[in-house]
Amino acid sequence: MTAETEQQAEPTSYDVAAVEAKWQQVWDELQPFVADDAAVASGEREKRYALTMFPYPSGDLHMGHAEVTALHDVMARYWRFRGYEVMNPMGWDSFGLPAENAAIRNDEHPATYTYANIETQYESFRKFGLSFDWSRRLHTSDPEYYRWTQWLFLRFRERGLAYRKNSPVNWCPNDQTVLANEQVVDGACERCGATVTKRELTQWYFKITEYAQELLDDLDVLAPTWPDRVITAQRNWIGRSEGAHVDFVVEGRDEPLTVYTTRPDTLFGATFMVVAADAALAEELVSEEQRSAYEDYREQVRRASEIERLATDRPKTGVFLGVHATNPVNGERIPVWAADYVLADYGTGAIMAVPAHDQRDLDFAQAFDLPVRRVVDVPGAGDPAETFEATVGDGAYVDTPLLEGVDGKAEGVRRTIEHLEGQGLGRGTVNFRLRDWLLSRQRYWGVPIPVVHCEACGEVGVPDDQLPVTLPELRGADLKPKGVSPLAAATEWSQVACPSCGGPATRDSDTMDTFVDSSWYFLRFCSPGYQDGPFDVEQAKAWMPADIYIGGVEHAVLHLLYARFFTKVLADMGMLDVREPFAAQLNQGVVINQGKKMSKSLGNGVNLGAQLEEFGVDAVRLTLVFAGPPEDDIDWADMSPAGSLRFLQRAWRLSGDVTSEVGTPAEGGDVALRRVTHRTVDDAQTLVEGHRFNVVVARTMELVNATRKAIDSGCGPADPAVREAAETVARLLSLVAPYVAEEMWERLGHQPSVAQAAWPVVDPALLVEESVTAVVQVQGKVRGRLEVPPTISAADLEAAALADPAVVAAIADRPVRKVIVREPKLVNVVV
Ligand code: ANZ
Ligand code: ZN
Repeated sequence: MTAETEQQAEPTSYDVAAVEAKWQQVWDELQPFVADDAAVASGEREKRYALTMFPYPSGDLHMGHAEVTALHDVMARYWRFRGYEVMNPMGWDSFGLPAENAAIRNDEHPATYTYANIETQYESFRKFGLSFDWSRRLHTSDPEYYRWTQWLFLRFRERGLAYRKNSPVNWCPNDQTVLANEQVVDGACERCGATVTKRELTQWYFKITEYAQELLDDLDVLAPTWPDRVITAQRNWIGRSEGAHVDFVVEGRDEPLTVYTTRPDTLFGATFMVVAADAALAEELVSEEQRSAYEDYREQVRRASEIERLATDRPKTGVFLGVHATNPVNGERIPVWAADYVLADYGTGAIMAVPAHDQRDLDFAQAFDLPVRRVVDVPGAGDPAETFEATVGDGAYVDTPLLEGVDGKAEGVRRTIEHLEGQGLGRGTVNFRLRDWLLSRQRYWGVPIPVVHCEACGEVGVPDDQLPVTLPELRGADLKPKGVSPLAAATEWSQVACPSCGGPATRDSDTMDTFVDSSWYFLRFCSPGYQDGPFDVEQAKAWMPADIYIGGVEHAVLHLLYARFFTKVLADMGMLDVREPFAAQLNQGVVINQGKKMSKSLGNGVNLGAQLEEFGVDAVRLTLVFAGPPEDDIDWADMSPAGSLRFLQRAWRLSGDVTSEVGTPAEGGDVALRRVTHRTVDDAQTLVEGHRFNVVVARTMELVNATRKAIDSGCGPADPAVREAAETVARLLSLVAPYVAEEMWERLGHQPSVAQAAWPVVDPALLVEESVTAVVQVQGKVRGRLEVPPTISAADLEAAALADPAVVAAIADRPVRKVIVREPKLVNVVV
């Protein structure tokens, strides 16, 4: 037969669109991905919970979604192959600013806009061939869901973990709402980039600080299976430091002024004190003469952002408060100032300034002509009073009667704390950078806070049987950010009878931060639709923790820290028996184009839909997974989805070439090909578990080549080893290219679906590398035998022979004259 007639008999390529349409329908009928709770509860099968971060419905899916879900699906499908009961759910984080802002821009109601996008994204996910269990689908903006978000808020409130307080908060002037500290990135709003300012407001907080130590400690448990950068980011964010609280007596005041310091050993060098300009403390302390100067200064401070204020290279500003305090260790009278480089909500909001050993204090001292006194003589460094460089290193203490002869900070700190505690002047303490989580937002599209404010009773939680407090539709109302929640103006909704006394009351008009919704969605997946609580405790016990959580590193602090906090509280409530929600974590890289982040302004965006149209789902998925290690960025300009498609066509052709009957046992087939197949399967196991998905693809490509060679110029298409190899290709490919894998599986004579097939059993005998026996002679006598690969080099064989203990003993201390090597079978040593 000529090549041409052969082509007519067997098509050489498959129709990508037709194959996609065909298998979507089959999957709809078969539902191969619905997780069976009963199989896990009964212990029939071990569980695996595969979780990937659920999207905001602010548009259609893009390349980033494609990448993360393609990677994630490898893991989920692999576990299913290995016989685990896999839960692989998906939903939408559908409340919140991103969707609301996009809706307002499009002049649509957030609900209309959000739910339309969810449908679009749902269809795109389905087309993308992902093995999600859609029976567990959820939307955080559904009343069935947020009813339980409110219920959880109320339980937290009962435990003292949700409370309201008045304090300076981060304010985004563009989004017209407060932000959590975690949402302020380099002084800018995480959502819109506007410079964040401070405002004094009454807001709701979650008391995450109560869990600071545990959140820190458990990072050690997670460190082996979480990315290093996430662990480090969380550690820094929690920011534990050890130091002391020191009490200073202020003239004309009963209450001491307490400072937090990590260097109590430098107390003798404290020459002034500084209180945060925007702290209530400054207002209390200021003398009458200095009041108006102070108030002017405070106004100036409020306009600046936190990042500007903390910058070390910024000129120092401040104002004298007109009062003095007494240094508790030497009785010295020192002035008290207010400045913006001291933060109101860190430590005690006040510091003792030691200009010789803290650069910011030194800059301040220089700006206002305050004394600088060195108390640590750091070898090689000059006197900071002259060099204007603060020294922070270890050295001998000077002018510090308490620490004479003591060398080293650690000991100095320890002794000072001991002294302060003995005298009742201070105490050792641990301080965290972590603040309580500000959760209320002055925006419409979120979960209403289930609290009523009553003139007689004060704050009253809405009773459970009145949940959910539904978000009023407010169609036609202006939902643009105005600084007050639009719910406040909805009087019909907000005016209610107090649940406690029946008197007139008003609903809290703020809504919850989106991050509250996403702090527990992975628990809802364990028992979707559950009516008697946020989740069925038994189901959560069976499925948690998630065995892998795949998502973007942008959530390293925010979402992951909050979800960990919720999990710990729920464990303390007896609702969970795990204290960490995510056993392992993987952060995918970013898909970029032409070396740059995709953006509208650069015009370098890659449209996912167009790529799928041109190359098909399988080729795009394969390209994304094959691009490199999952953590690395992918430059789409360097990728070849066309090449991926050519490979898939080549793989598919194998399935048409196999001529043996389905079910033919592979034993007795071509051993060389069988070795390749079994080695590939065996390695794939380790590679997938180690998240080296790109290497699995590379190995599959090698297996396709080996199979092609066996068909064309080896054992031929009828050999059972060829069938075994082609079936293995179908299964491995299904991890990344499910459509063509199904098509291959069917052409090889199997029933759909390949997703429900079993993983190949590796024959250990086929993993052993072939070897030959090499004989080693010394002076013509056989002294050793070595098992070596048939391809061993002369040099390697000689080295192995001379290292053999029996040969070493036979040579003894005689010098080796000559070594004759006839690889791979003989080595002759002449001495
Ligand atoms: C005296 C001193 C002497 C300090 C010295 C440092 C060096 P961490 O490690 O981040 O906890 N500090 C305390 N409260 C502050 C606030 N609200 N705003 C700005 N700075 C504050 O840092 C603790 C140190 O930061 C404290 O130790 C204090 O300065 C300063 F040679 O006290 B130190
Ligand atoms: Zn009341």
